[in-house]
Amino acid sequence: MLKLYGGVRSRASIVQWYLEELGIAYEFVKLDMQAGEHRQPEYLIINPIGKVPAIVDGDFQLWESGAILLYLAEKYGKTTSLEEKAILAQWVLFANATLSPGIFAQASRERELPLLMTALNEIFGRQSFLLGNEFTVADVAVGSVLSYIPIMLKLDLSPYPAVLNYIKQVSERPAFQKTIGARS
Ligand SMILES: N[C@@H](CCC(=O)N[C@@H](CS)C(=O)NCC(=O)O)C(=O)O
Repeated sequence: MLKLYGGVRSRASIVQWYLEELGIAYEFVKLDMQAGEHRQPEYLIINPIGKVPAIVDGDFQLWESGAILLYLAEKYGKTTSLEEKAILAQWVLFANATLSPGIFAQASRERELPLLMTALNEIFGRQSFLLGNEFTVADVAVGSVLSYIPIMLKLDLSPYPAVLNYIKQVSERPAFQKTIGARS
């Protein structure tokens, strides 16, 4: 069975959300990060960087949440074209490399937040999900970052009603409720 390594309230919840969306059987290996279990040799064999999440799927080991999401989408998601895979990668990388630092790094938030939210608000004003009408792994990556805003930062997103509506829609999904939603 696929093993997901994470800690309480860690980015492993993002991967867990997607595993629940896909309906894949998995074991959640909860590391005691306060006690430094993610720095112990047993775990460093799986992720030498000592961060969570990581997965072990048979003989295969992988870390970095974005890489794990894309692997799971490729292996267990719907078959898509090269172009659609590239678009999924675009959004997953955007979530982790642009959106997340733009929102959570205080130094850049003032400048980045309006730019990012205005663009996303425009997109969600005309479609339900990032790729159109269908929920995909892109929504797990971007939706998880956006859903952490009310949970962790309590920023005022009222100027971006379509973003607020999107956060509400993804947060109501049963798989979200079982995972990220269970922490708030
Ligand atoms: N870009 C990485 C970030 C991983 C990361 O920073 N994980 C945190 C938990 S959310 C961690 O393992 N922190 C432990 C530490 O830095 O000692 C990903 O998305 O997987």
